Amino acid sequence: MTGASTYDLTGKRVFVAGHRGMVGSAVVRRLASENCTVLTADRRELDLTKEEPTLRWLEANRPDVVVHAAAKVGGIAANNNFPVDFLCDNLALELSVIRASHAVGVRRLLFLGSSCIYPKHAKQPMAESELLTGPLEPTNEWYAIAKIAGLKMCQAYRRQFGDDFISVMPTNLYGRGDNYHPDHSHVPAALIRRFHEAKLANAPSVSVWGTGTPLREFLNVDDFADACVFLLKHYSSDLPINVGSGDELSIADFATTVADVVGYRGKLVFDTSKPDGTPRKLLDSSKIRAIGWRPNTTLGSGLAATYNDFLQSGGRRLDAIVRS
Ligand code: GFB
Repeated sequence: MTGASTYDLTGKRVFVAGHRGMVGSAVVRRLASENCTVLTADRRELDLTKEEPTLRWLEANRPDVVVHAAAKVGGIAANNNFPVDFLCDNLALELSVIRASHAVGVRRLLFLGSSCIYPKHAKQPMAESELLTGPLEPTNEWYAIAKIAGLKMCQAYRRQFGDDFISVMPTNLYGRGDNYHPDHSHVPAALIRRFHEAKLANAPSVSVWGTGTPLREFLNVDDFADACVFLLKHYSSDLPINVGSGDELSIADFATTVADVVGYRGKLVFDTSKPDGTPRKLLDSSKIRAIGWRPNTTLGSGLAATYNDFLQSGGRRLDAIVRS
């Protein structure tokens, strides 16, 4: 199944693991327009890093489909500073959710990876075949190793048991429900918050980490959720599949775009004591384009909607380091 045939979600029970995170909540919103039953588990009710309770929960709730969006996530500094959390929490979540899904006979599982699974100096744009062809970017190798392990688990369950488990690699995401922690967030949320606060304080300049030269591709999370539902319906393979927007720009240009959206008119000062990370991270998304999916949010309109969400959230997610 890669395009022509279809997995029908009608009447299916779909468990979204990590439904409070940016990606999980976007998948829940997107699934609302499918004729399926969406299942979620509150963190207080179920710790997904624990295999026994996860297995019991899945046995009791019997999903047909699992979207594994539960992960410890964060930006370049969080990845750098919390290697144990990023490696071990993510491995624990994968072992627990994927193994339990197999044990209860889940029909389809979609595992979420990340573009950081590809080598630091991978050929650009990065095709799925670049996986394991070179050393990883050191700032996020802990997270990358955990995500590669999750992808390999899906391949292994497919090979050994014929389970229909797939892996999807998103590019850098932004959008509704992001984490706005000043140090631990990804660059879109970090800059939205910093420019907003600088605007209110009439600050003459704002600090942007690194040299401003790294290139990043940004995809709106609601477009990504749409891709996940599309892939649940149309993609079945042991090979991972990339999901990008093609919207690539330097961090300096991205920062200027965010400043415009927020309405901050001061100066940008690059703090080169902070890491740049991977020099370029552009996904080759030709595989998903070939089976008929494309994004439909422009970076400008997506950032404007995200800033609006930030203003409306009233600081709800401002200070937590988030596990979705
Ligand atoms: O979003 P970010 O943390 O993710 O950083 P990565 C992207 C780029 O933005 C880096 C720069 O070059 C940062 O130095 N940047 C500028 C900033 N100002 C800021 C700021 O205030 N905060 C942040 N966070 N960055 C992550 C991985 O790498 O990508 C994760 O660490 C994950 O594991 C994610 O894979 C998608 O693209 O560098």
